[in-house]
Amino acid sequence: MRRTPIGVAVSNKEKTDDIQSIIIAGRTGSGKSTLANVLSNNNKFAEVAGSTSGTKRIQSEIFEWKGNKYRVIDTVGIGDTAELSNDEKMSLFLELLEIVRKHNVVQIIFVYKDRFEEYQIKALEKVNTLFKIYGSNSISKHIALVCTNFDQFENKKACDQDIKKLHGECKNKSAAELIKNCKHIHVDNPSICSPHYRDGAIRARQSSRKKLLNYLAPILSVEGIKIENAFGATNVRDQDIYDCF
Ligand SMILES: Nc1nc2c(ncn2[C@@H]2O[C@H](COP(=O)(O)OP(=O)(O)OP(=O)(O)O)[C@@H](O)[C@H]2O)c(=O)[nH]1
Ligand SMILES: [Mg+2]
Repeated sequence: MRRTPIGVAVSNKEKTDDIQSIIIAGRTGSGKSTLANVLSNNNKFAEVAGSTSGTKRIQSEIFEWKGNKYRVIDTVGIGDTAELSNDEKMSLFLELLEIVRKHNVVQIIFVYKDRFEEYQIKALEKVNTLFKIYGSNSISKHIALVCTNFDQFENKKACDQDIKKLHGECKNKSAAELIKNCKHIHVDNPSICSPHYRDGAIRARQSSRKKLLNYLAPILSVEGIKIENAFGATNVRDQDIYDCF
């Protein structure tokens, strides 16, 4: 019998609060921490230029939008985390599972830059399968794919064309179905570090924030992702978990 990552019965009664929580996941350098700053309208998340992994631990902030409170949870970069050992991947996964168990996680944002690559589609499918094993329904209604660095993010036609392109490129039928059921949003959150571009960057970030929250907030399900079947984890191979990263 396989190891059970969480060998305890789980019920939503253990939730610590009802604040609608949004997890931000994605590849190193895709703009997760920047997006967390933009959503929460602060600069508490470290934005790191370059290809080395910036965020080393999960961090969260609570913010308000139109009178409602939300929690944004920034995570460690995945995808090309060659430096993460399998043990580190497992403990990161367990930490995330614990967050979903404890908080009212209504949305997982998969951040990507430029293109949603084949391996990211596979990771999304893995995550979906894992959640099913852990007792959740298909999580596509809880997933938003957010494309950063898209300077035409205010041009609806350009955004729609990009989404259509991704759907067309996805040859695997079940993956295509999963992706079509996810929300899909383009933003641009340039760095505010350069004094020359600061004003424009601030404006772009404010516009991205408005676009994201005007779209997401009204449709965030009140019902968070449920983890009702922690014992189902006996069916999970450790490799399935490593493959998510
Ligand atoms: N132009 C532009 N730059 C961006 C955008 N989002 C992030 N950046 C820049 O990309 C770099 C990486 O951003 P981070 O937010 O630190 O990326 P991350 O995904 O948190 O990276 P890790 O923590 O390493 O996983 C920084 O230099 C940001 O200023 C964007 O939408 N547009
Ligand atoms: Mg980061």
